[in-house]
Amino acid sequence: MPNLTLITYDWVPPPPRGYVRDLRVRWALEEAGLPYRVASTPFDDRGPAHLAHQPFGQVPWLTDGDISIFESGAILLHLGGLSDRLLPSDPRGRAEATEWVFGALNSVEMASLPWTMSKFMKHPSDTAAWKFVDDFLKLRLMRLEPVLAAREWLAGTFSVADILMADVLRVADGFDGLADSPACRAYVARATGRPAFAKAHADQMAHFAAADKARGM
Ligand SMILES: N[C@@H](CCC(=O)N[C@@H](CS)C(=O)NCC(=O)O)C(=O)O
Repeated sequence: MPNLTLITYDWVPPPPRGYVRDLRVRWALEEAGLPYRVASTPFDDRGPAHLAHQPFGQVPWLTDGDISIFESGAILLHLGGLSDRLLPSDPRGRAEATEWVFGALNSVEMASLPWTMSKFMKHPSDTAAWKFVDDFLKLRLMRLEPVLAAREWLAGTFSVADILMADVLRVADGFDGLADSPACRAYVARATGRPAFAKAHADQMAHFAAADKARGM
């Protein structure tokens, strides 16, 4: 029987709420119906106890008994090993889902993160640097669009690959980055329309709202 604890920050400022990557883990846990608890680590003090679990001082990490795992992709693959609602159990399906886990993180998020950070920071859009970042994301979306137009979920059935890909894409969607990618946009709507996403999102918002209260804000 797994003994799962998800660790996230005790508080974050409002802008990233609803997007902190513990949401990916909450979403997977809710999809699988696995029991878990949520614990907090101080946002304002990323000391040795934090770095021992997450060497970059980030969240999330997950403990399963005496196993501690960081990186949302690694965490979701671990959870996939606990539930075939998250990762197909046949070798072909598992390989397909795994390649899309890395595709979401290493091919799409690699392009979408600098793009969304530039949007968030309101960097000027008339520079060569911006054009590079914008073209990089557009190229990835151009390749992803026919894939998502042709299938409901990346690996046949819904899997952790969809949690990661949809979470990566919805951040860009928040800045209208999917305006020319209707299949990507429809996929994000399809994925985030699942009850497990709604529960994960509401729970994260409630976690940080309770933190405001505890801080007297
Ligand atoms: N590649 C890591 C990224 C984790 C990450 O960026 N976490 C953010 C919250 S969503 C964070 O802790 N940011 C604070 C920081 O980087 O100092 C993963 O997927 O787990």
